[in-house]
Amino acid sequence: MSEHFSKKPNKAGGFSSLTSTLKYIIQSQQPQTNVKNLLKANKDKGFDCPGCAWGDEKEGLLQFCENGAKAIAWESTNKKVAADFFAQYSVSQLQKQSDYWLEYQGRLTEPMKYNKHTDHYEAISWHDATQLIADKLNGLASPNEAEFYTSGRASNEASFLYQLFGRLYGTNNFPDCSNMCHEASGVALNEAIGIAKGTVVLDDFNHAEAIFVFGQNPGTNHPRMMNALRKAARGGCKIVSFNNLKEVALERFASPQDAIELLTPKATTISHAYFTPKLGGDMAAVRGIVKIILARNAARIDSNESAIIDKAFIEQHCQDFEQYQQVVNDTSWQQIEQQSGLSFKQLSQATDIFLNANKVICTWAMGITQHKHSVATIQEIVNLQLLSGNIGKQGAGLSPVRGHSNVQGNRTMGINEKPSADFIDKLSRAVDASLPKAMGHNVYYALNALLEKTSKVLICLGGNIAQAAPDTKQTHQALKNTELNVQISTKLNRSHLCIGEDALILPCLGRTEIDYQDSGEQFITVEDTFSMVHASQGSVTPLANTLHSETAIIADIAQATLKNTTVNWQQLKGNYDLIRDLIAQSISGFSNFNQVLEQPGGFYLGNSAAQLQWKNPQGKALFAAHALPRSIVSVSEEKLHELEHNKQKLYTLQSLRSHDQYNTTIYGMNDRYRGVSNARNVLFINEKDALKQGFKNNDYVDITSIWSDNENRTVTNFVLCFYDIPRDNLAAYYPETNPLVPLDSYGDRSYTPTSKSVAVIITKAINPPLI
Ligand SMILES: Nc1nc2c(c(=O)[nH]1)N[C@H]1C(S)=C(S)[C@@H](COP(=O)(O)OP(=O)(O)OC[C@H]3O[C@@H](n4cnc5c(=O)[nH]c(N)nc54)[C@H](O)[C@@H]3O)O[C@H]1N2
Ligand SMILES: Nc1nc2c(c(=O)[nH]1)N[C@H]1C(S)=C(S)[C@@H](COP(=O)(O)OP(=O)(O)OC[C@H]3O[C@@H](n4cnc5c(=O)[nH]c(N)nc54)[C@H](O)[C@@H]3O)O[C@H]1N2
Ligand SMILES: [Mo]
Repeated sequence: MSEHFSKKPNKAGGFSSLTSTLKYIIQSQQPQTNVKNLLKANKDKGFDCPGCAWGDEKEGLLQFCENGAKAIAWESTNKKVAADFFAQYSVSQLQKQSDYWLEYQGRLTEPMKYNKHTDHYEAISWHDATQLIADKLNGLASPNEAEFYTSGRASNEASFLYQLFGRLYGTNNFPDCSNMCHEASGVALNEAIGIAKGTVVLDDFNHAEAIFVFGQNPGTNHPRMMNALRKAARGGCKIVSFNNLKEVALERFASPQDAIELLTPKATTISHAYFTPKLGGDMAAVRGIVKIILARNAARIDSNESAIIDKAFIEQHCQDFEQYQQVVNDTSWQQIEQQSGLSFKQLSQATDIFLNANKVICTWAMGITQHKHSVATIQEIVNLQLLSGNIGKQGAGLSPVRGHSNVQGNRTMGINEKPSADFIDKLSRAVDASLPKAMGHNVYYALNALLEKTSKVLICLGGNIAQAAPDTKQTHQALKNTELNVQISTKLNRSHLCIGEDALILPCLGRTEIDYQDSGEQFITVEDTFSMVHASQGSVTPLANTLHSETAIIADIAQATLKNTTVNWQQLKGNYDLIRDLIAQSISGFSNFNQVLEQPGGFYLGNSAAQLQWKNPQGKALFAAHALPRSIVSVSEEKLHELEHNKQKLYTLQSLRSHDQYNTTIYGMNDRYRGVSNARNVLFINEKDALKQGFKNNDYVDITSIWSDNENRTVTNFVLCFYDIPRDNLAAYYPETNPLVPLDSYGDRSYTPTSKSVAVIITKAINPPLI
C-alpha cells in the first residue's frame, strides 16, 4: 500500500462514523453550539439539515448523520472572514489558494465590493451594495442580459421571492444547480409520467419487497437513506445495487445508533446482489432485464400459463407498449452485454429478484443523471417499473434521490428557465403583473451567453458555480466576462474570485441561525425528495449582526430595482407568513400554506403519478422506445483513428464525491470508505489497465480529455490507485476533474454536463512532484 491508500474498510457507519462526527464538531471550535444544533437537526421546531434532501423519520432521538454533522459544523464556526481579511489578501493572492483553504477561513460577515484598482475587496454598506445592483440591472439594454443562478439550499421563501423578482424584472434566466444534477430526472419523468418528481414517500421503503439502487452512493451522500436500506434489508427486502464501484456502505452498513453494530465488528448486509456495470451501462442493463422478462412472459403465454407482466396495468394506464417491445426485440444481447459490462447470467439473477418481488422501488442519483443518454436511461427504468405495475402502489415506485436539501422545493417555487404557461398565468394573476413567457437560460446557455458577452450580470443565490460547472477554464472566463458578479454566500469560494468589472459579496444567515425580522423570529420551509414540505428554524445567535437573511437580501434588491412594483417587498421581508400567503395564491398545491404547516412533520404535496393520474399531454404513462446509444462517449471516428495511430488508450472517466466533501466544499482530504487518506488528486484505475500501459500503483499521471474541438483540457499529477473498477473505466474526484468536462458535452435534452462519462487518455506525468 502507500501513504495514501489502504484497504477499504469492511463496513460503513459504526464507530468510525461516530468518531468522525465528533472530530468535526470539535474542529468547528463551537462544540457546544454544534451539539445543540445536532439535537435540533430535522426535528419538529428544529432546522432542516442542509446535508441532503432525504426525508425525516417520524420517530428516533437523533435525526442527523455523520455528513450532516459535518455540514452543520462547517456552517457554525466562529471564524470570520471580514474587511480585515480582505485587506490582508488581494484577490490575486486568494486565487492561488485551494478550495479547501478558501472555505476554511470562516464565515463571510460583511458586504464587500471589489476594487479593481487595488485588487482587494473592500467593505460596502448594504444600502450601497443594493443600489449598485439596482443601477446596474436598470442600465442593461434588456433584462435577458442578467443571469439569476440558484443553488439548492435556498429556502422556499427565498427562492419564491427570487424568481418573482427576476420575472418582474423581465427574464426567465434561472440557471440552477439542478441543471448539473437531477435535470434529466425531471425531463424524463415529466414526459413519461407527467410529473417531474419521485412517486414514493419514505414509508414506502418499509413496504418494498425489493429496492434497486442505481448509480448512487448513499453511505456518503445520503447517509440517512442507509437507515431505510438497513431496516429494509433486515426485514427481508432484497436490495440490488448497480454501481460502477463497490461502495462499502451498499455492501455492509453498521448503524451508529445500534449498540452492537456500533461497538462490535457486526454489520448488516445491505445488498443481496451487487452489480458493477460499465459507466453509462445502466440503460443496457435495464434493457437486458426487460428483454429477459418479455422472453419469459412470451414462453409462459405459449404454454398457457399466466403472464408475468402486469397486462391490466399496461392496458389501462400505458401507451406505446408495442413500439417499446419492438425496440427491445431489436436490441441484441451482444450490445447489452458489451455496453453494460454485465452478463446474461448476472442480468437473469437481477430479473429473478425483480420478478419475485411484488413491490419494487427503483432509486437513482448522479451515476444515472450525468451521462449523454441520461433521459433515455431514466425512461428505461420507468419502462421496467411500468411493466410490473410498480407505480401507484404502496412499497413501489420511482425515487430519484435529490441532492441539495431544498433543490426540489426551488423548482416547485419556480426556479425554472422553462416555466409552464399555467405556472406563469397563476403567478401573473397573484401579483397582478404580466410576466415573461419566453424560455430563459439554463446553466449551459447562461455560461455561453456570458462567454459571448450577451449576458453581463450574474447574481448567484448561493452555490459555487465557478467550481460546480464543467470546463473550468471556460467557466472561469465566463465569470470574468461579467460587468457585475454578485454572490450571496455564507463562505468564501472561487466564484467570488472570478471577477470582471465589479463584484459584490453579500453574506447571509445560515440554516442554523436565528432569523429575526420586523414581526419577530422567522422560520422558512423546504421540500424533501418525497415532496414533504416542512418548516425549518435556526436557533443559534447569528455570527454577526451584519448578516442578512437571503429573503431580506432579495427583497431589498427587488425594491431598489423595480420601479412600479405591485409587490410590497418590505412587508414580505418583515414577515415570512406573508410570503407564504403569496405562495398560497401563486403556486398550486399550497392553499392554506401557513395553516397546513402547523401539523407536525409538515405536509405532503401529493404526486399525481402515485395516484395513477398521468398529467402529460397523452394522459397515459409512456413506454419510451429509445435505442441504446451507439457509444457512451462522443468521440469522432477521426479522433479514434488518431488515438489508435498514437497507441493511446481511450478511457471513460467518472467524477464523483469523496466522503469528506459537500459538492465544491472540501471538508478534508480523506475518503475513508474507499481507503484513501490525505489525497484528492487520485485516479482510481483497474490494475490490469494500468499494468498494460506500464503504470504502477502510486504512479503520477496527467489526464487529458478527448473532444471534438482542439482545446487542450488536461489536469496534472493525479496519483494512480489500483481499484476494483471495471476495465476501461476511471474515477476521480469532483471538482478537481471539472476542467476535463467539455462545456459542449451535455446530456441529450437535459443539458446536464456528462460528469460521469468523460472520454480521456492518461499519460505519465510530465512534472511529477518531487518526493
Ligand atoms: N456528504 C455529502 N452529501 C451530499 C453531497 C456531497 O457532496 N456530500 N452532494 C449532494 C448532492 S447535490 C447530490 S446531487 C447527491 C449526490 O449523490 P451521489 O449521486 O451518490 O453522488 P456521486 O458521488 O456523484 O456518486 C455517484 C455514484 O454513482 C456511481 N456511478 C457513477 N457512474 C455510474 C454509472 O454510469 N452507472 C452506475 N450504476 N453507477 C455509477 C459512482 O460509483 C458513485 O457511487 O448527494 C448530496 N449529498
Ligand atoms: N464534475 C462534476 N461536476 C459536478 C457534479 C459532479 O458530480 N461532477 N455534481 C453537480 C451537482 S449534482 C451539483 S448539485 C452542483 C453543485 O453546485 P452548487 O450548488 O453551486 O455548489 P455547492 O458546492 O453546493 O455550493 C457551495 C457554496 O454555497 C454557499 N452556501 C452554503 N450554504 C449556503 C446558504 O445557506 N446560503 C447561501 N446563500 N449560500 C450558501 C457557500 O458559500 C459554499 O461555498 O455541482 C455539479 N457539478
Ligand atoms: Mo446535486
